[in-house]
Amino acid sequence: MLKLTEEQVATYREEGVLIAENIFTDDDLQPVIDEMSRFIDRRASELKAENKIGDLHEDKPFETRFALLYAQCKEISHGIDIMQMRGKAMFEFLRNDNLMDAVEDLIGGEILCNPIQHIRAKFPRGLSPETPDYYHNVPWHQDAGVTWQEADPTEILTCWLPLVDATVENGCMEVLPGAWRSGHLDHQKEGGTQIVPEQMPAIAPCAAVCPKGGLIIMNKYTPHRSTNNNTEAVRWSIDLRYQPIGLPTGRPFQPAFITRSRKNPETVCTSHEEWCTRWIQGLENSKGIQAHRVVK
Ligand SMILES: O=C(O)CCC(=O)C(=O)O
Ligand SMILES: [Fe+2]
Repeated sequence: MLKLTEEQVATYREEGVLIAENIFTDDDLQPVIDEMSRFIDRRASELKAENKIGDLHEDKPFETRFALLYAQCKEISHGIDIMQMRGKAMFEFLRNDNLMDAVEDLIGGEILCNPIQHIRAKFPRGLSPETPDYYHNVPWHQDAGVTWQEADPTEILTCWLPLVDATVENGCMEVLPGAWRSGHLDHQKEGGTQIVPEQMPAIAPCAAVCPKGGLIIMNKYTPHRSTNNNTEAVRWSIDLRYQPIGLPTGRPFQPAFITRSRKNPETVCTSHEEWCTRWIQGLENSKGIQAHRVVK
């Protein structure tokens, strides 16, 4: 059964970006949110014991608590990314059925999870630096710009999903529909791995508004950026990448995993322990390596 409609598949192929609503249920997302909340709770207690945090804000919800803690101590955000925290619920989510079904509709049933995978807590504007960077407000870029050239022949899908409604107010992404046709654009270091300004396609940006439960799928050549979060809550999101098995990932020094194989289901990585071990090694391998592809 198809997860995406034929029209959605056509939109993806035409525009290089698709916003599909109602892909995930709360049952899909809540385990990840709970795991993240437990991690934050533990880190907050540790930082309180070190007198770095005064108020634990224990009664505050997932949407705002992390910002209230971060305002007191930026260290609270250390180690929250997927490969650092290495949570079991997150690992399970990487092969979530609804997600895999949507991916299969676009690239078929032999699916590899590319190592470029992040959870992002986009903080309220006042807590973020004014200039773009890859932790807060990502500048205009293509995801092909953060892989090595070896991945050029690989169809890598970026799958972006919010854990809270992503709105213009809280800083959803902006995307350039149709611009994937330009292929790879040069990126520069200045401004934090951004598309060389002269090469920016002359296409009007579109706000990628996406309610919780929705999924944004992007072509690796679709230019996109983050915008300011003008609310008091965190704009939580997860961005993952999937590709066909057997092709270069563009990050040979980091681990990739089979998350679905219709032909060889036994090759799917279901061991949380193995995933953790390979990421610990992958983080070690990444030291000193230039992962972004910049021309100047
Ligand atoms: O979440 C954002 O604001 C930007 C994410 C991004 O660049 C990506 O998912 O590739
Ligand atoms: Fe990106």
